[in-house]
Amino acid sequence: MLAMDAVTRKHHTNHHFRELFSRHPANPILTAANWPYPANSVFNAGATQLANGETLLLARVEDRRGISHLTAARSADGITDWRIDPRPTMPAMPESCPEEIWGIEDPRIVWLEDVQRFSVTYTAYSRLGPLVALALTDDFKTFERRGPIMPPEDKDAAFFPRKFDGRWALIHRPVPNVPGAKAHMWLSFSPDLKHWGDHMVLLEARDGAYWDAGKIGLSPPPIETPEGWLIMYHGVRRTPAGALYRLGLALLDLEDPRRVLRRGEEWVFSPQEQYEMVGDVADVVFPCGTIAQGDELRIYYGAADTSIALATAKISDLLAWLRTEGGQAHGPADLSDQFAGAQDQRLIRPG
Ligand code: BMA
Repeated sequence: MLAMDAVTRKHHTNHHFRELFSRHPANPILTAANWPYPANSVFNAGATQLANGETLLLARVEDRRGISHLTAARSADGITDWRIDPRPTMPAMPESCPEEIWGIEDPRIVWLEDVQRFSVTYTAYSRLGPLVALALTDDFKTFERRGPIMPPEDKDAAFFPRKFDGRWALIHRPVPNVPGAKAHMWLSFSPDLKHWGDHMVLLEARDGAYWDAGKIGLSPPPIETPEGWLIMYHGVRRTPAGALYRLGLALLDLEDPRRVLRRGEEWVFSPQEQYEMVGDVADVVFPCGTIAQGDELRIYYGAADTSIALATAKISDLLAWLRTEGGQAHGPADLSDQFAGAQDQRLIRPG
């Protein structure tokens, strides 16, 4: 039998790259074995810091039917001594919300300043495919469900924490129902969290052999930094052995998030460890939440659709990397430049 180490990629990793992310030695930090009730897998958790300083994770928990719900776990240091709700915190409610018939998945949490509540944008798995749904909460005990905000197929959605010119902005990832069409990240605006418009492609999936060709999506919600909104996104590389989920970085203008200031060409985080390479879905790192403490960013990610793991990175290192490796993705001075090479954008943009 092969030793466990034989299945980690790190043993044949080229060491000339500067690694920006450090995995926590206790990884995976939460698994189904830690759960207070029967669960197949726990992964893809949203994250936020509560007013009392505690870290709250809202984990996706999949049962043995294959249906997911969300359950809160709280910890003082965000690493150990998790207090996990003894039953599903936010079960799917298909009786009152038919779009949740096949469960709810992959929450992203953002504190909305003007509303003074947390938004939870999540995937509701409807009969017509995954869609983006919204719930608001004060305490992660009770949730006000606002229902679908984007029709299927659409997922990987999160708000920015504040409005731009009086409107909320949402990043999301619709999948066009056209054979061969790519799945890009989109940006949409709303005055009231209910009515949406001015939809535009924000970041395009690349082409060909690229790590982020064909399909990309927002990972954690946008992170505000002095240089812009730091965006971590996942790219899906399809291979004969399956799909590889890896992470890349981009930077958006602070005052106008339609402007992409930088985008890295290379991925920065990828499945390397056994718990990321082996599980219900092999070769997946899938963060849905971060917590910033000063310059240190704690990144909570789903590993192989099976467990929750933690990595840390310095925000200043990620920004420095984008400065040197991030090119000038789209000229910030002239938004129309952004669409110069964007074939798909031309098709949906008037004028
Ligand atoms: C994506 C999402 C994630 C999942 C990933 C890998 O499409 O459904 O929930 O982690 O696939 O299976």
